[in-house]
This record gives sequence, structure tokens and C-alpha cells, in this order.
Amino acid sequence: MVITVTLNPALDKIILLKRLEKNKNNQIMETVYDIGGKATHISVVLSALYVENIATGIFAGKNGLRLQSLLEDKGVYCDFIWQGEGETRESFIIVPQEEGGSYMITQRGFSITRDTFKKMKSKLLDLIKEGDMVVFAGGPPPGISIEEYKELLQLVEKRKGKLILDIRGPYLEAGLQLMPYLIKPNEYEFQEITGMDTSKEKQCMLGIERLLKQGIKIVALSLGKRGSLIGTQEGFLRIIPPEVQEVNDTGCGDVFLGGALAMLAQHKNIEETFRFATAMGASKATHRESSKFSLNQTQRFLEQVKIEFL
Ligand code: TA6
Repeated sequence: MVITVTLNPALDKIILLKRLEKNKNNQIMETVYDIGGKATHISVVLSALYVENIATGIFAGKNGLRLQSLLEDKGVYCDFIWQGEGETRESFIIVPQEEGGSYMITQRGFSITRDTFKKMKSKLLDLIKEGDMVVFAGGPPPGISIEEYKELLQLVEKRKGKLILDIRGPYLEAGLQLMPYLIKPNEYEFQEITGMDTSKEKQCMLGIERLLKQGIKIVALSLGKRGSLIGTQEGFLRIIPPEVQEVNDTGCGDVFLGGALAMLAQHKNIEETFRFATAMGASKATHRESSKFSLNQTQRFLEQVKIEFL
């Protein structure tokens, strides 16, 4: 079983424009609502692949209700904590089609109460069973200290689960002390925790080696369009994604991680795992929604993924 934990989920509002120009009235071509918050995306991927998973975290208000129904429409089993006061946040993703790429503007989210924090702790203790993979992804909600966040992460070890982290900054620093099974930093997050220059592969490998020495089993350094560098105790993989017609890069890293966890849950080897993950991330890039991908397209991309053992 995989438990995905999104403490601060988001309803994504994707705004499609021809172009984005300062001091101009930029006309919206289309607005699409989709799932946001990172670990939620992972549950969407796992559910599409019929890998048993439970999506948990903290919801509030009408946005929370809308987000839960978007998740359930995609076959995700939700078991969230609901807080009376507050409103699940929105992320605004602006996609200017002529220039490519996207701008992401995220709200902070609502402050969680002590009662909500306690309920989240007992929910995790109820859900996590020995051997489960438990993935924390996305930013923390306001109102939770680093120490309290670490308390939640420690419940995974308490239940003999495998901790997977796609988080950043001081929360990631705290999480590293618990020797997670897998982390998926992007370049910025990697530089923050290692001080290494990610434009130099040797420095990336050095930084990954240091993290592996701390007891982390898999480090998947996401390098955006350059692909990824995967480090394990057995060695390194350099992975180059296929060239695709990018529509919206939002959510690629989350779908990549979801694809990797789906393979690991089925005990695939590292090469198969990250070949599939890379093909999934590439498919997501060709769709405008944050959580959309095509499994048929992914199958076609598999053989286009280049993998080198370093
Ligand atoms: O990675 C994509 C995404 O989950 C978007 O859907 C948007 O909701 C944003 O990231 C949320 O990121 P944050 O780090 O604020 O939790």
C-alpha cells in the first residue's frame, strides 16, 4: 500500500493565454480547474495504474470539496482530515502558449489548528501498516512548526513504513535526519541541501553520494528538461527524457514520482522504475492540466527514454 500525504493541497486554476505582457490587458483563452498539491498527483497516478493507495492530508471549505470530487472522479480513495475553519488554497498556473513554460502563483493555505494536527497524527497512525510506502509531498500548511512536521514524519518509522519525501527547505533538512527511503529534490532543493552546483554533473554525483552515505536509499535528482540523475547504493543512472511538444510543465515532477512509486510498489528494478517515471513525466508535459497524462502515450515514450549507467 502507498499512503500519499498532502498537508496543504491546492485546487489548481490553470489560465491559458496567448501571451503574458506587462501593463497590458491579457485576455484569458481558457480556464481549467485541476488537482494540485503534489502528493495528490501521486495518488492520481497510482490509481490510474491500479496500485493500491490512500490519499490523506487536510482539506477545508468549498475548494476542499471540489478537490476531493476531482480526486474521486479519477478513482482516488480519499481519507482526509476536514477542518471547520479555513479554505483549501488555490494555485494559479498561468500558461502563455506562445512563449511556452508556465508561471505558478500559490496561496499560502489555511492555518491548521492544534486539534487538526492531533487528528492528522492519529489518522496516520491508523492508516500506516508495516512495509507501506508513505510519501509526503508539497509545501507545509501555515501553523505547523518544523518540529511538529518531523513528528508526523516519525510516525512512518514508528509503523515500520518507508518514508518518501518531495518537500523542501528546513522541512526537508528535518526529514533527512530520519534517513528517508527515497527523496526527489529538484535542482533548487538539491542546491539548498548540498550546496552543490547542479550545472556540473560531478558535483551532483558528489552531493548524491553524501546523501546516500547518510542512509538514504534512493536519491532522484530532477533536472527538469535535462532529465534526472538517480543515485542508489549500486551506482548512478543518467536519464534523458524524450523530446516532447510541451503544453504545461506543471505537475511533471509529481507524475514522475508517482510513476516511480508505482513501479517500486511492483518491485521493478531501478532502471525500469525510472524509465517508466520519465516517460510518465514526459506525457504529463504534453497535457494542459496539472495532473493529466496518457498511459498509451507513456508506453510509446518508454523506448525513447535514454538511460546511461555512470
Ligand atoms: O507540482 C505542481 C503543484 O502541485 C501544482 O499543482 C501546485 O498546486 C503546486 O505544485 C503546489 O506546490 P506547493 O509546493 O505550494 O505545495
